Amino acid sequence: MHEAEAKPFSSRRWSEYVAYPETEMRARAAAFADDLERRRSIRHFAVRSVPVEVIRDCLRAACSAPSGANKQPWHFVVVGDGAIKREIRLAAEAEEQAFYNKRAPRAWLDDLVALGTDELKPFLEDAPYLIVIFAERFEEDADGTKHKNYYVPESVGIATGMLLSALHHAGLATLTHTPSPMGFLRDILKRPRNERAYLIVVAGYPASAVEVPDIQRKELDRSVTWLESDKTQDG
Ligand code: IYR
Repeated sequence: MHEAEAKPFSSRRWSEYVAYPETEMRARAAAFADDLERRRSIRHFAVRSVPVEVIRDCLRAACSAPSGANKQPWHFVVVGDGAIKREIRLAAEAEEQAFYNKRAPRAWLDDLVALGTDELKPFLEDAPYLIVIFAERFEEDADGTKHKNYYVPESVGIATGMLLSALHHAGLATLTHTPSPMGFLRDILKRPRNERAYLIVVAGYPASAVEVPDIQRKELDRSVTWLESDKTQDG
């Protein structure tokens, strides 16, 4: 086993930065927030295809996420194949059956009442795409040496958030789905042992007249604390 050479520091000009005049910045920030606030998790998808190029572009957006030491410790498996979707649905429903009927503590089931979820997951077959996200806990090189990744859940979570934003921005509906445990996904999708299933993003069109739980987001100031200086920067 030999130590890998450290990659030397090298930099270049950040020429992709785009500056906006303040009025435009305000308008963009408000419009983006308004748009993201329209996103909802939905659980009934139309059986209708989506151009795969759209999914690809959304994955480009996701893969631009920052990550610990730039290790990009994520892998996305795009499942559009009906037979594999069915296999995932059956395995997920078996886990959910156990979750709802014996594993879940009472308090957890009580918290799920407002969402109206149950062990049946037809959306795993109806939606055109399941994007199964894996977290790469470590990298293994040709001689079997393991190199750990850093801040893996944080990095994969950021990429997942960017994926959801990109899919929504493109006009698709999404659902984050986390059957628990999710070990079956690595087996069905034949992923290597250094990867752990993180989350399924279900993407497609909503079923017609789809309904969503009537639940509210917290008031912004319950989620945010402001510690501002009393002087603004430009007086
Ligand atoms: N995985 C189960 C249960 C579930 C858990 C949470 I936390 C949710 O926000 C929603 C569902 C299911 O998918 O039904």
